[in-house]
Amino acid sequence: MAKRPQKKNESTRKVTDLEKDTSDGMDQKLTTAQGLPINDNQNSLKAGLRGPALLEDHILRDKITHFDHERIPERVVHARGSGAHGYFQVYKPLAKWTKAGFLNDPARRTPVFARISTVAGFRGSTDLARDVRGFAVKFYTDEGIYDLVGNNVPVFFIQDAIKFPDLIHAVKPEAHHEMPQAASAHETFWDFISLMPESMHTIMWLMSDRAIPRSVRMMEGFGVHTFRFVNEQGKSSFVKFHWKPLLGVHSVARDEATKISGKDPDFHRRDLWEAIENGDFPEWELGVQIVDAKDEHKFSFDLLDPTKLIPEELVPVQRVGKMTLNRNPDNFFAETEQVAFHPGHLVPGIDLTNDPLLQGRLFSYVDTQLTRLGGPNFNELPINRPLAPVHNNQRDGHMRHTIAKQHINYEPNTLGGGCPYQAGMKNGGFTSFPEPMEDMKVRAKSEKFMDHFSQAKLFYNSQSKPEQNHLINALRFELGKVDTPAVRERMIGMLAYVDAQLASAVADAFGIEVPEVEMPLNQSIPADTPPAEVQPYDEEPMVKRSKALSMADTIKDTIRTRRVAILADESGAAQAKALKTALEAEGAMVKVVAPMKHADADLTLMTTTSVVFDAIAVVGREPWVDLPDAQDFVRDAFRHCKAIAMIGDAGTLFDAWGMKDALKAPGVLSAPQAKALAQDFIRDIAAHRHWAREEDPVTGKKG
Ligand code: HDD
Repeated sequence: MAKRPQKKNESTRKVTDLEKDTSDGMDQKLTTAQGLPINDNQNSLKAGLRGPALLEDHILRDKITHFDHERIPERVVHARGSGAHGYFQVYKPLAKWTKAGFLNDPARRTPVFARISTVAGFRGSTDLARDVRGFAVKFYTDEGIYDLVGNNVPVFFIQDAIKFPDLIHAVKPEAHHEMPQAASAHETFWDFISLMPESMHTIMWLMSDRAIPRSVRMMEGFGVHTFRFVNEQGKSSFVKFHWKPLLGVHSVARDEATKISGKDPDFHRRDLWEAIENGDFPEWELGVQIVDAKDEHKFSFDLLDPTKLIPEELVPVQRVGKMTLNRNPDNFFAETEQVAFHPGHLVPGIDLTNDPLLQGRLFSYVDTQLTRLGGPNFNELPINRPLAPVHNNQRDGHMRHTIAKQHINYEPNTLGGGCPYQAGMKNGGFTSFPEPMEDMKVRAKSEKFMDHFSQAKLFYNSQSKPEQNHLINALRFELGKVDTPAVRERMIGMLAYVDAQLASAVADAFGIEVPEVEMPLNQSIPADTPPAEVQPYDEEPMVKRSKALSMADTIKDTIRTRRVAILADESGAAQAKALKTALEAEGAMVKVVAPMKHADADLTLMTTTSVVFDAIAVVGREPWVDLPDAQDFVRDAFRHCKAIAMIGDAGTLFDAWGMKDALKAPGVLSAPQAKALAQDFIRDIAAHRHWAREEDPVTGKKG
């Protein structure tokens, strides 16, 4: 009897009846979908040895028909994503603000499934595209499913859902030739953006290094909209949700991102998968910013405007719980592809606001699942089913799984004993917050939505110098891909409202002057309106810079899961081993890279590249000095500001390769023995990148 080997990380979770995979038994005879054992899986049924295939071949047709229908439509946005299972645990009850059960019981581990995605690219596109990242978390709570469907950027491009199809059409590959893939660096995107001043804040984030994360494990997440908490007494407060990664927030360099896209387009997916397989479970703390209902109008901006964040200096982020992702999916399609999120999946204690972007989303998500997953029963797919029991009178439809065992399918009834009955508030029934409402029907926004630049400015001002340089270079790159000068000029005009120096630094790259600022066509703000300032909140001082918006001071105290390459041939094996031992003791993932494979080498120069590592070490000079691949390896690591350790006489390679004075650059070490520099190297790797190297007039060009 043929036995299937157990997979390394095979799931041990309880499988419900509906979810049972009948192919999962250990006696694995090959069968058709109907369970008919197959005798021959190599030959179709033919009329004679050299004859035509017979239509009668039900086994062939069973197999090919299923294969022909293996694909479902990819998501219209966020098509490319990676998912993982885990759990969430609150630190202490949040009863003061919310009655949500999973936010009130510190003993409870609520199962979650998180899917992290890019927005613009197709399903097979690169992970390292410059893009916003989706950060969607499904909580399987005792009170039903709660979905927090956010992004790694706290604000959005547009204020009203009616603009979403325009935004997405503009950023996706252009309609006539379907190019470029997974890139905002093209004309239609910037044409649209140059006419949408409300996008400028999110554009600052998109052009910053936040849009090229080092790892999805090192990314923040945000609920973006202002939501409501509602407590047991029916009192409501406003809440903004944050996910704070315990590994800190880190990004790669722009040139590095484009190279990773070629060398390993699955870089983020692989990184997440491997970390979980290795037991390095990614963790995020859930943060909340709470605004008392009475303070709703105290801000200079409207809490309902999704292009605004609440500076942490005005309302601190309180860390209230932790999410741990600890299990990879068993099957990508069944779980990561079929998972269906929806901002309207709520539990009692969490409610919506009138944010016009959120309101439109409430329609879009179920609507899109109907096409993507083929009908209204997607809630019954194993990954989407709540753990809480489901009792209702929904029946039938495409691909219904549930076999409803009783014929009473209406409410009220007596024949079914009145079941299922309305829970009522006392029994955990969901009640929408009774927000008073009486107004005119209008197509308009509140006046506070019209300040489009203050927070774009706040973000730009809060960046460190290297971050600002990166942002300028990203804009130079993106606008350099625009063919129509008028689009570029309009964009530079828009940048002038954010920061004059930023605008002129970008304009310089095109040899043009910052144009006279003309206000775009579809906005009602007069052209001479100066950018508004962030106003005091509750008499607090104005926020001009916000520390939380920069990655410069993020957590930099660990080299856990950092990837380090040690270039060593057989003659350097002992030094490589000593360094590897020291780094692995701190949790780094170390690979020895050699010119040719030998017993102690994990990889060769042919099979890897320095862009997929966080730091490199080189042992000795001779094996490398005449190898162009070795030179590229070191040059890239240097250019991308990574920690570099030169061991033995490896330091002399810099001179040989024309990298004069590189040894003096920050983050570069040299010593005769690995032991002598191991501790300093660990410190330099933990610092993530040594951006100051970009500014060094001796060793490298800026940016
Ligand atoms: Fe959306 C998917 C996040 C605005 C319409 N969105 C989707 C996903 C995330 C977000 C993380 C992927 C979920 C997954 O992994 O399956 N979307 C956001 C955020 C927004 C936002 C944070 C603004 C704050 N989205 C938005 C608007 C609309 C949509 C305004 C439409 C009016 N989003 C969709 C969608 C998608 C989607 C078309 C595609 C696939 C899906 O829903 O399931 O319905």
